[in-house]
Amino acid sequence: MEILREKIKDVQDADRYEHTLSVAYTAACLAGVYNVDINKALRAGMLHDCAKCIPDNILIKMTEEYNISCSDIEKRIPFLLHAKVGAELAKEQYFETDIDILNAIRYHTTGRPEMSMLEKIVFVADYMEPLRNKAADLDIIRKLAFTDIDAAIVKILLGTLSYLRKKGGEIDPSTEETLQYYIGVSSKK
Ligand code: DGI
Ligand code: FE
Ligand code: FE
Repeated sequence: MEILREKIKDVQDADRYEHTLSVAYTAACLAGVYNVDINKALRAGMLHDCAKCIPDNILIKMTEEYNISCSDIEKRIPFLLHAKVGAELAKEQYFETDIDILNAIRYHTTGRPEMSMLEKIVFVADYMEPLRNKAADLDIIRKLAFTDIDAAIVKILLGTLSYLRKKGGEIDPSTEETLQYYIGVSSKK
């Protein structure tokens, strides 16, 4: 953790680094509730935005370098690529070999159907860590995260999509797909 912290501190600006620490500790708390390895949650949290401070043009170049498939929407909105590129960097530069951690990084922005518990934890921690304060219903989401994580995911995605619709942002089909899947999961409970 010590070494990882120093390395991440070097590649992120001060605010992003504070967010990263906050996601790591929030993920560790959630891991305690959902019986996930706390060290894995810490590592996934520390690494989730390792590619966030890379400029768009470099992110696009890196997808070619790493042979990452890049959808049309990702070409139009390159910041979405920080998740996929981050997973590759985690492997190559931070020597992360745990596939669950790499997937948690890869899917942390849009989510995906059938996420593992660690993937869910990182997705939720990213949105509700204590330094975040702009989204609506954060108080409800913070409670739900510890009591019904699938319901928290639904609320988060509804919030993200309504924010994107308001500001006219293009919606990645994966984000929509994740929402539909978790609405289904929650309605069966
Ligand atoms: O990297 P972070 O800011 O910590 O968090 P993140 O990787 O979850 O990115 C959050 C942003 O991603 C937020 O402004 C909403 C945006 N986002 C999520 N899904 C989509 C999206 N943006 C677009 N345009 N389309 C999506 O489907
Ligand atoms: Fe991110
Ligand atoms: Fe983040």
